[in-house]
Amino acid sequence: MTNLRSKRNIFIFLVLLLVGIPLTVFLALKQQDIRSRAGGGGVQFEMSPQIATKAPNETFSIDVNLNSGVFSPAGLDTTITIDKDIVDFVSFTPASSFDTIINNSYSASSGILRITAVDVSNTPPTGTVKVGTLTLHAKNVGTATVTAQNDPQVVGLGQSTALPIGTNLNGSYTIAVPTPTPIPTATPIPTNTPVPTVPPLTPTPTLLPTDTPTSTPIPTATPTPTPIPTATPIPTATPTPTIIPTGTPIPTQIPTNTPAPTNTPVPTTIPTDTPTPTPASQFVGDANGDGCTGILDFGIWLTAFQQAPLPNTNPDLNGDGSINILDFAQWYNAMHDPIVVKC
Ligand SMILES: [Ca+2]
Ligand SMILES: [Ca+2]
Repeated sequence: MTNLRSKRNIFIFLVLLLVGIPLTVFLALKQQDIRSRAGGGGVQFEMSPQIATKAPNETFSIDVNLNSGVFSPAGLDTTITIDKDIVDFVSFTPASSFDTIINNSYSASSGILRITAVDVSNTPPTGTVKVGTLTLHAKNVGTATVTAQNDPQVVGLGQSTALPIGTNLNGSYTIAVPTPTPIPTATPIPTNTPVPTVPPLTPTPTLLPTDTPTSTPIPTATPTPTPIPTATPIPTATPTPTIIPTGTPIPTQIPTNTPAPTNTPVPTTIPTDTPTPTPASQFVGDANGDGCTGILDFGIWLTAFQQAPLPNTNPDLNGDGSINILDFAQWYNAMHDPIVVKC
């Protein structure tokens, strides 16, 4: 009895172990996945694929994505460092996520790619946004890293400052000479085994057929007469009782309500309108000072960002003393703020 109980306990323990271990591993991986997706609470750049092995002289492409998490990115200004000793830069093709590409330049001497892109449309992208496709050429054997720098500026809808940057998911690409597949040696063809000669067969004597006896005829059965069924009696119909209608009830008269006397309206004095102050937007988008925010203001910011400020304009929309993508964020969000006058 004790032995039986002990066996049963071992069986229960093993079942719990078999179910428990995969469940624990699954939950741990799920937690890790959630943390990975969150990207440390901010936006993050990610190379896809992150790891690959390529042969020398091979040209290959990787996607540069921006995982924007809960934010809606409206623009970015970032640099990506490419391991120029191992791979050569071929091209960077921007995706259509951002409609205005301001910078797409690569420096062969430093191995730095700069991408500046903004979206002027009314529908900013969300979630994981493809920034573009980076094409590289494997030059030397080794491991090439493709690293998004930690100083990118990403601006988003409703955000007057740069979005927080999480942990970037950089790329690592191994360039290696592929090991040749060994050619299998030919299998020797076996020589034919000599077929033994068969001794001549002794003829089997044929059996003579014996006479088949003729069958005895079976006597035919005499048919028995079928009995004629007697008629089934038809039941007589049961009479249905007639229902006598009850008298229609006479409706009782509902007394009419006596109308209550209406109150004589007391004339109210109309208060004079207190002017409500117009709330000011937290965003500034008017770069040319004409009292409204429009595409001309974007052009003024863009000119100042790429070249030099135009006279009698204020492209430093956030007033921090420099012209960068944060000023674009001011203009972009002013365009999306209903209280800002548009032109
Ligand atoms: Ca303006
Ligand atoms: Ca500024």
